[in-house]
Amino acid sequence: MPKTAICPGSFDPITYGHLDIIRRGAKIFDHVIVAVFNNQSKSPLFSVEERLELIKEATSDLPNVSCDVSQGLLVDYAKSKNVDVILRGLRAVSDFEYEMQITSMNRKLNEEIETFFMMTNNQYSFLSSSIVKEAAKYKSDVSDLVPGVVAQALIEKYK
Ligand code: COD
Repeated sequence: MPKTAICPGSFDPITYGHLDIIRRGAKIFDHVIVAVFNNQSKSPLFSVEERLELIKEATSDLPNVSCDVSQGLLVDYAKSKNVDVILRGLRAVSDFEYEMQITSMNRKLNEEIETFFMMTNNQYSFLSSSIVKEAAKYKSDVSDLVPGVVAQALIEKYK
C-alpha cells in the first residue's frame, strides 16, 4: 500500500529549512501532504491562504507533494486523510522538548499515528520563519533563506 505522510506546520512563511524536510520526506514516502495549521501560540504574518499559495509555488517541482489547509486537531486531520505518519523536522535540542510534548499528546489522542523525525540539514539548523521575518522586516536580503516567491512576498508585506 502506498505510504503517505503529513508534514504539518505554521509555514509562516515556508523557508528552505521546511523545504529540505519536505524534499527529503518526498524521497522516503510515496506521497507527502504539506498541511498548514495555525499554531495557537504564534501570531501569523501571512493568512493561511497566502501561506498555502507560497507552499504550492515552492513545491511545484515535486510531483508527489500536495498542499492543504486545516483547522482543529492534527490527528483528526490525519485520520480524515487515512494517514498514520506525521513528518516533522528537528533543528536543535530546543525543538526536541516541544516536539516531544506534541508527539506525546498526539499519541495520547490517537495511538495509531506515528511521528517520523528528520534532522535538519546543518546548513539550515539556525533557520526559522521567525528569524526570516525579523530580518526581512529590517530590509535584509533573505533570498538565500527562502524561495524567490517568499522573498518577494516578504518585501510586499513590509513595504
Ligand atoms: N530545519 C528543519 N526543520 C525545520 C526547520 C529547519 N530550519 N524549520 C522548521 N522546521 C520544522 C519544524 O521543526 C517543524 O517540524 C516543521 O518544520 C514546521 O515548523 P513550523 O514552525 O512552521 O510549524 P509549527 O511547529 O508551528 O507547527 C505546529 C503545528 C501547527 C503542527 C501544531 O501547532 C499543531 O499540530 N496544531 C494543530 C492542533 C493540534 O493538533 N495540536 C497538538 C495536540 S493538542
